[in-house]
Amino acid sequence: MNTLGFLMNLRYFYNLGKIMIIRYCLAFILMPLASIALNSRNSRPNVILIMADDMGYECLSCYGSTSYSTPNIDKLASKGVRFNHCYSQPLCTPSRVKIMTGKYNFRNYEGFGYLNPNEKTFGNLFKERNYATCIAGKWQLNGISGKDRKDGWDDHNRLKHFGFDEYCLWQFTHKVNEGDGRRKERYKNPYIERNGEVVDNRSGDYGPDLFCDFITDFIDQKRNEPFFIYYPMVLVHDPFVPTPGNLQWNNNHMQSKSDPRYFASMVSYTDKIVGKIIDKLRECHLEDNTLIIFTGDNGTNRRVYSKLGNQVIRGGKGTLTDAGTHVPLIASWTSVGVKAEVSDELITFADFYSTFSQLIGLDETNDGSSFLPIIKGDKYKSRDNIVIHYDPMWGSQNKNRGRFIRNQRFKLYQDNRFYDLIKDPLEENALDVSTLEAKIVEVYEQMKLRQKNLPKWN
Ligand SMILES: [Ca+2]
Repeated sequence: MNTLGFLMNLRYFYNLGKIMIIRYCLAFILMPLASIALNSRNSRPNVILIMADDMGYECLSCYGSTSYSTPNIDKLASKGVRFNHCYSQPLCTPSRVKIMTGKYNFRNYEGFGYLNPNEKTFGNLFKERNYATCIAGKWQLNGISGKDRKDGWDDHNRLKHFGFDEYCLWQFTHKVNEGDGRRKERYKNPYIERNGEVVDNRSGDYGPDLFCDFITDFIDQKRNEPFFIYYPMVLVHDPFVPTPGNLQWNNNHMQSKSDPRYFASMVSYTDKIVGKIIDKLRECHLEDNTLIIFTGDNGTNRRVYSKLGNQVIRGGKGTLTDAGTHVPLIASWTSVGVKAEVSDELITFADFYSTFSQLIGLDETNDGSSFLPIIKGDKYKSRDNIVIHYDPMWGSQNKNRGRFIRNQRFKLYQDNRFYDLIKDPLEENALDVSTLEAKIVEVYEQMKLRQKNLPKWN
């Protein structure tokens, strides 16, 4: 090597050294910044709450259903927690008012199809933390359902008021049958209101696809800021009609009837949509830092019979039995939460509000308590029992009104009927407390005490 070559090599190594030093310096500066950004994302994760309409826990294969196949929801469960004991209200509005406000129905339920605008919802919580928010699916809370519409039923700002920046909804300010000769359906050729306008759907559009497109577009647009999406699905409520892809999809006769033979394909479509939403999150690199929750608003329709293993379960919507109130609950937050867990803790619809509040650093509980520690694998204080108070104030449904206290196995009604739900899931033979062993009598006494401490109700 001559002198010139030696000097060039020296210069090469000098430059290389400079580059390395700059790289190390940059790494030292950027790594903490990246970690701050990650921590800040973790402190405000995205949240998607998907709630099927009229779906008991027996409809999902991860709960042991042998009538239906739900691979995407099962996969979600394998990445998070599947709760064995989540109890909703038996009917739509009582559940929706409760899940959104975190309060027992005896505090703020005023009637079917209505949420009083004076209430604060989980949408409002997320807005307090500057989340981008939206709601898609079924609303039915503006007070249009009864004979006498509630004041403000046509208020198009109601969603904003409840904390949702954008909406895409069925049954917002119009109901299915308004006597004008045009049915406003939720499935084929639906009538949907989106951000102040009626969606101009083409013949053959399917409501659940439109809601799904709205949500995936929202995820696309908001991928760089924390968001909350509330998706109270229209599936799998009746009418039971063919879904796209079904041989009878274009059969207008079947589209205008309601036949439970189509229920299985409606469950499949629900699962397919959940899969599409998760695919979109993955495409946007958001799956890890999004808490995804799937549940159902009440038990399955009474016309539907499903198999759980070899056991046949008839839907019990509208009733206080297990089949009316036992719903699926799956929660997955892959960057933080535990994986493939099954929890036997008791959860009610009052708990979602507290869970979200704790997740985003607020501290509001109302009547619930947060199940976030279970999702994260942290210490959780188990409950002895839960309360369900149900007074639908809705025609023939009123015959099933009632209040009970329950744990995973036993259930005590206000009128003192006490059941063992493992031996007697249909609640046909009330137990005679005087014949029970001491530890069960203790459970009974505990429930009696809880009952006694609730507000009086007749
Ligand atoms: Ca429902």
